Amino acid sequence: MKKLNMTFRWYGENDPVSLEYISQIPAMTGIVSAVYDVPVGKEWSDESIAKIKNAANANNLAFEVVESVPVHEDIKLGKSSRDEYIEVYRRNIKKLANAGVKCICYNFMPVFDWLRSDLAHKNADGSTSLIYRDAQVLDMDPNTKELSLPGWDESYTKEGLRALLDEYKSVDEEKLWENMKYFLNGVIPTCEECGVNMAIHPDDPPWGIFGLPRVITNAKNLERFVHLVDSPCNGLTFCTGSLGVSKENDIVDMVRHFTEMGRLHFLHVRNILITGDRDFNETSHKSECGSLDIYEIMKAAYEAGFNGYVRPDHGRMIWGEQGRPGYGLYDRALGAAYINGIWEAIDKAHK
Ligand SMILES: [Mn+2]
Repeated sequence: MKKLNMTFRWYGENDPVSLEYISQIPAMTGIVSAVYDVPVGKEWSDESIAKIKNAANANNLAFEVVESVPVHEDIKLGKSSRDEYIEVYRRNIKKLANAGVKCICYNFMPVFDWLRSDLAHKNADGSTSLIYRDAQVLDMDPNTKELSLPGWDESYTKEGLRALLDEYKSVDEEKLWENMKYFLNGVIPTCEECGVNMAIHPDDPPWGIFGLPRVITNAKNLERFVHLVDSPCNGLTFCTGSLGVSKENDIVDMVRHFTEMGRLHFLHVRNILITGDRDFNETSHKSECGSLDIYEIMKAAYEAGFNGYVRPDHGRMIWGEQGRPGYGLYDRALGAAYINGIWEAIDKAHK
């Protein structure tokens, strides 16, 4: 059978989901993790990296994908201090490569790297989901309101956030593209030397919010992105749930295209149900539960020769599980089994 590199995100020792449990999910090959003990823009220690790797390996899991090595806001803002932060980023790439990491997921979203209106929306069956209602999110605009964004209200102080939002007033989409290219020119040569793929995560949701620019949003912009620095190391984390909430995105077609191009390094598989214009619910992975056809997505990847990493993205909270919203064990494990089942069926149909 054509191998599928199925991975699972793990938030380190404080994650309520243990590595032992992850290793018990059928055909799980590795974890996706990161060093969480240093602030953004600081160098990761070899010890912290080795600790993740050793813990994973002790449970028969590989550690070849990092999500994320965050990009400092000064890089996204294009401030003069960015060179220093890019140098630190290069050092982190080298250290991770030395530890066997092959793929680094990151994003280039200003300030907030995802937004939802509710992290525990109660579904009819008693499970809970992350959901997004555009009007409600816009109503929480931190430019004018007290900061009360679910998941973010403890990450920033009110004053710190206002100051950061003010700095972004001079960064429009074109400026963000420029700053992104500058960053890529700084790190991609290092990736080429070390054999590491950079894989940018799309903006979630894929449209500008609170006046902040967002550009990793659709097929045209992904095309522009991969050509900013034309190297196989400059690739994508293709997140079906992030890009899929926008009806303009033909997800199946995009997966096929970027896989054929050799730039789809990491696939996040997640389903969403579009409930209105710019409104959506996260759902179970199964195609019939949402707006995306997961079978067609996996088939496009298979037929285009996908050989990157895949992971089930967010799940619902089911069976009474408590934990990090979107990152419980049960529904993501069901997602992994479902994706593996689809892959096996496609593979056998091609024999
Ligand atoms: Mn994702």
